Amino acid sequence: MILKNEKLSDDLFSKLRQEVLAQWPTGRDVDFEEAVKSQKEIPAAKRFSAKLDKADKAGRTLIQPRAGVALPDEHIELLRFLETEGEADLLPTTIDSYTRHNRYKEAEAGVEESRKSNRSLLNGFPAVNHGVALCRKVTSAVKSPVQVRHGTPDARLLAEITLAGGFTSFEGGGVSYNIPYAKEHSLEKTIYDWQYCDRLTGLYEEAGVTINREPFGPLTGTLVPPCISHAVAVLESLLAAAQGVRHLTVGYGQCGNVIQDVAAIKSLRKVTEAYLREHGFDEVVVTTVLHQWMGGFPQDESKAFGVIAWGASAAALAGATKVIVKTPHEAMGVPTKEANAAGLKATRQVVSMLADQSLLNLREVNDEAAVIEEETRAILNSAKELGGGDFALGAVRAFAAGIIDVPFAPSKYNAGKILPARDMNGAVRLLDTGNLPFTDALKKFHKDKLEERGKAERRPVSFQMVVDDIYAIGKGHLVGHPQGR
Ligand code: 8ZB
Repeated sequence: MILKNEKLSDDLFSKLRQEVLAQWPTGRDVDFEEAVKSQKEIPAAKRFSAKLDKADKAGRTLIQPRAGVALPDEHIELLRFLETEGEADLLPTTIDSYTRHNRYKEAEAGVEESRKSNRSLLNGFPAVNHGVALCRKVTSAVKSPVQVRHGTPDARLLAEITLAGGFTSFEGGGVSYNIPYAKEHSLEKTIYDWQYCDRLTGLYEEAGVTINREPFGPLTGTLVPPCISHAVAVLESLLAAAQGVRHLTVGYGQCGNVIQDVAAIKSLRKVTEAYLREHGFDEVVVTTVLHQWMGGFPQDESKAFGVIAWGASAAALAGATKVIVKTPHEAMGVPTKEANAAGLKATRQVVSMLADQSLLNLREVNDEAAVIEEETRAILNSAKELGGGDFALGAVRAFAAGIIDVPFAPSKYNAGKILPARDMNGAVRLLDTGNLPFTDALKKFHKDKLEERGKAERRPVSFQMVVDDIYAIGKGHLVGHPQGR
């Protein structure tokens, strides 16, 4: 395999497709021509891309939960509850962990046990095991567009079955579903496998069916500086566009300082569009998503609502096209449908109240956005150079060199050299920039911000700050000041 950021040839794709569809018996039910016909019967109101475009034009922020259970009828009941009781605009289908690891036999056993015991024994919906017809039963049983959300390094069969099954959006990417999720998967292989998913999406596009694609923005969800998640989002956008993807939603996990969060969403859209245009992809549509706080949550449900509401505020004030919503059960695990709807309703209230307010043109936001943009461009340009002008190869080499470095990632293909911590205002900065290709001025910017905190806390800038920051939200603070606040 020679990795290149070039459209997979028809021959190669058909050869790979035969292997992919043979991975599990339900692959046999995928008939592309018939799937296109079926996708074309889905009305615009139920297409992910169309609903995002409409919201984007109107300057509204849509709300979307995470949800998935083992059995189709129960899953339908759950999704219906979330769109009626929870007022969700967009629906998910969260895939179970066995499927994410291509362990379809174990998923099958989970389905059988769930049937016997009358409750979901899987932490999501095993779409591959259920197959095309049951996926269609799910996607046609609800009024809203439905997206596949997962965390799968090799999602090729999952993409084949769910896109044939009427889902109109597919989350993930070769970097964002590898580095934060896996230890041993080579980046070269996962990028290659995701080129397949994007090529498949591109084939639907060529046949007149728009499928939204969403790189997973938050990565490890723990003190990820915006420039890192932006660099990954732009890389995956460029890789997707090269395979024919035309509708993208780039994401970012809330950090907690509202200036940084608004600046992050603003710069994310700007940098993604700029790189797509600079590389000849004029027609690719870009929307944004903010993920409510992805780190540790308070156990107390009322306190959790506070965290949820702050995420809803950041999304609305930043004009994100959609927000992914947490639940008051976050600290406990998979939420009940009632808790899920409660998180949605709290979010709905805040997002609608703030619909007429924006912080996008604040001077501080513009200053912060300029820093994020400069950092992101530095990383992307180094990656491109390392790849000899090729972003696929560049991505692999940039990770190997620590030019892109995701904090707290389990993957052995990630350098793990950078160390993030919060500054005095709670913005995420770097106390060690590792091998990031930053100018001296950028390095000094980070250093100064953290020294200011060290002075105020009367302690040296050190790893202890990182530890204190990781546990802060659970204890009711954003910044892990030693004396609390
Ligand atoms: C990376 C995403 C993690 C988030 C939630 C977790 C966490 C996972 C399900 C789910 C509702 C599910 N999550 N699986 N939420 N239903 N089956 O994804 O709680 O917030």
